[in-house]
Amino acid sequence: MDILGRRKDEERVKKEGRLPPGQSLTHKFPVLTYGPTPGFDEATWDLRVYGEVDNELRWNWREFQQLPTVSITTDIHCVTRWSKFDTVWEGVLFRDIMEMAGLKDTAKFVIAHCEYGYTTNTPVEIMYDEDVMLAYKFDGQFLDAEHGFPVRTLVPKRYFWKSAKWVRALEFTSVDKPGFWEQAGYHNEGDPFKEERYQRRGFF
Ligand SMILES: Nc1nc2c(c(=O)[nH]1)N[C@H]1C(S)=C(S)[C@@H](COP(=O)(O)O)O[C@H]1N2
Ligand SMILES: [Mo]
Repeated sequence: MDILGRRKDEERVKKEGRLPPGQSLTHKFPVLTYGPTPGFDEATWDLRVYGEVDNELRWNWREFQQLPTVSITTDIHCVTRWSKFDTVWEGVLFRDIMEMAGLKDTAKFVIAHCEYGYTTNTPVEIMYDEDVMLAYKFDGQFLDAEHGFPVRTLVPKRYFWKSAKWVRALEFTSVDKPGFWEQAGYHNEGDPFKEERYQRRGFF
């Protein structure tokens, strides 16, 4: 798309109140990964749910794909200042996962554990939103390897580092555990509309 078309689109999403402060629109889908892209071995892959739950859960890839899915269209916002609008995802509603697991009253946070040890934390409270899911399709196709195949979390109301690629386990905890980027100085909440980018304001 040319620069004028891009500017027009940016004006439109701004008018609609969908462009967070300090962000600009992209039509590309940049890849942001710390480290290499992990491989996928169907024979050993699983996804586990544990911690402050009544029922610990575990699916292999075939079983996971049998869970009911939803499709949602939403905007995503990366802390590196790009936003992408009207992205289409399909996957399992996060709320359904929490219902299957049966959260204890003590479950206040969820920590996504990914391949190679990447983690990110979110309060359980926001994970009930209708747009939070374990996504495995983008634009009708399975995720590209570099975008998180087979499964990533999608938490559109937070900066995109909280949408964990190559997720292998969801741990429900009573105390918060700042994840990989949160420990490295990113904001613990990461709401793009409040511009919660970094913990140490003024440092960057
Ligand atoms: N496992 C894992 N998940 C991750 C990351 C990562 O390095 N490892 N990067 C995060 C960051 S900083 C961003 S902006 C998004 C980027 O997703 P994309 O590469 O699909 O655009 O993934 C997030 N999830
Ligand atoms: Mo990011």
